[in-house]
Amino acid sequence: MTNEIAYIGLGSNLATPKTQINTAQQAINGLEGVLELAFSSLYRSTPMGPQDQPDYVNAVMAIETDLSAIELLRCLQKIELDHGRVRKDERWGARTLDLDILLYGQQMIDLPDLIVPHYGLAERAFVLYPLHEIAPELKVPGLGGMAELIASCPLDGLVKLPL
Ligand code: ROI
Repeated sequence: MTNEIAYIGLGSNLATPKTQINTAQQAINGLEGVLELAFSSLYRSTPMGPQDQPDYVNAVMAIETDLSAIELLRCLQKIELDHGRVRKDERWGARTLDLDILLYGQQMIDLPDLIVPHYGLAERAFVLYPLHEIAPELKVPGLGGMAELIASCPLDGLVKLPL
């Protein structure tokens, strides 16, 4: 059994986003073969993509898991569906719940369904800042250390929400 530490990005901008993030955290915690290691603060972020949609709530979770990356992806997709996620044609539209595998150990994965590290990681403040909060020493394969990544990513309106 090989255990990996994986990082999951959580985002929601519909149907009481904070509740979506909290119940998603519980659902991920409830997966067999998954142990929560850390959970960031919740952050409010302005939408990336079309601007005619509500602000997002974003967070990052660290887990230890013996699921393969693809098994983990399938479990996360099921949780998205359980939260009423409806895939629409519009690219980058509003969503009740988005769960992305940001990192899976130090592995670089390039499959039709899954690219890890997540392609948007370096440009997305709503991913980088919560990730930095829980894993300041992390090295991202192909991209470097968190301090350098943060230094070249403006906050972009990101606000840490009070507890
Ligand atoms: N914008 C923000 N701020 N947060 C997200 O989680 C997010 N997720 C997305 C798109 C539509 C790209 N924009 C986002 O998938």
